[in-house]
Amino acid sequence: MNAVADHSSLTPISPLRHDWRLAEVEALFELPFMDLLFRAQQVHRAWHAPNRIQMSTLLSIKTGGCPEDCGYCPQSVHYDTGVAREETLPVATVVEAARRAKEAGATRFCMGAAFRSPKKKDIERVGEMVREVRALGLETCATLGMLAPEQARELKDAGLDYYNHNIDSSEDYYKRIISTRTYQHRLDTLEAVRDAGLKVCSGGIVGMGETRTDRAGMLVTLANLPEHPQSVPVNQLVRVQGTPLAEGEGVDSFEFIRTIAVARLLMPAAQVRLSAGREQMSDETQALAFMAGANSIFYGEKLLTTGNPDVERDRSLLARLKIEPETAAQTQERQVGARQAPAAGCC
Ligand code: SAM
Ligand code: DTB
Ligand code: SF4
Repeated sequence: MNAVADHSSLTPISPLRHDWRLAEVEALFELPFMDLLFRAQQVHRAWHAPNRIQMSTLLSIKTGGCPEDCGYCPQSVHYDTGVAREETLPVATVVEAARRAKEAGATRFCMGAAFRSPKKKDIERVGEMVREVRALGLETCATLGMLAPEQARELKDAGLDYYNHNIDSSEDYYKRIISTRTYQHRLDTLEAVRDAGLKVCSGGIVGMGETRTDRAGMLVTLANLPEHPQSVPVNQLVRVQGTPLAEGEGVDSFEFIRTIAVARLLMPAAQVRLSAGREQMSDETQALAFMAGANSIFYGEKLLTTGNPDVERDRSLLARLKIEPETAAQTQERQVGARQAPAAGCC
């Protein structure tokens, strides 16, 4: 029996499974490209509005000087990348950036910090930011490194909606990219975030020299968590001079799209975010990513320290594809009905 026949039982309205086996997921990656995209589209249309994407804007609220040695990251003190260490931004500066992001059309504001883990004063400061950004009518997300359960609860109490913490790769490959903390540390933080009642944003990076088995392993880990992350960022590695991953082969764009499609099949209800790397992608590759089930992007000229497509390019791309940005009201509607069942009337 070949891989296609093996998976012919995968129905469009797939249930939320948490028992994926690596071999099964590798077989999905092996499907003919068009078959894989067809299945991903079916699942996507069953669970989501097909021509709508959610837009988040990122801001680095504390840049550079990070003690961790993540091999991809321009903000690590271990590498000479030209990114200087800065202090945490004042609350007013962050709120002003959030206001501009809302005006430009974003519905979620993500605050990123180059911390291994935040200190007490950092949690307090981010709590203030969250309260004020929320008051503007934006969803909030923070990514501050490892959290203790108590810290996750404090952020929840401040009104934080999402916490981003990526597993980045498979457990095996992770050890080759980061030595200053373990995969288990990442999983422990995800547990603390989940237990605090925050929404989980967790994904990883494609193109670090990992194998297809590693990409499948990463998605299996995410899908087999006690709850699927509500948001799954799939980043294409942005190569930054000075980091250990500055040079390398990268990944074929069809393989990148396959990773998005498999993420969509494994985690049907999640928002799959086409994250870092869009500036280097053609419009056609991005359109394929949306077809494969990506329904969220980072919107605005900058990610944390590297570039993102400018707003005009994104507006033009979405207009040409007739894809609408999700409004705040649509976000709320989606969240009310979201996790119980696929959208009625689709497919
Ligand atoms: N320090 C926190 C942490 O590591 O969790 C939060 C910020 S960190 C920059 C957030 C995520 O950005 C990383 O987990 C990684 O997935 C992604 N990232 C960092 N540098 C990247 C790069 N050069 N290309 C693609 N993604 C990158
Ligand atoms: C995520 O998965 N990607 C974003 C966000 N979560 C925090 C970060 C991408 C960073 C790319 C490199 C940079 O701009 O420094
Ligand atoms: Fe620090 Fe996060 Fe960059 Fe790793 S990814 S070096 S933890 S800022």
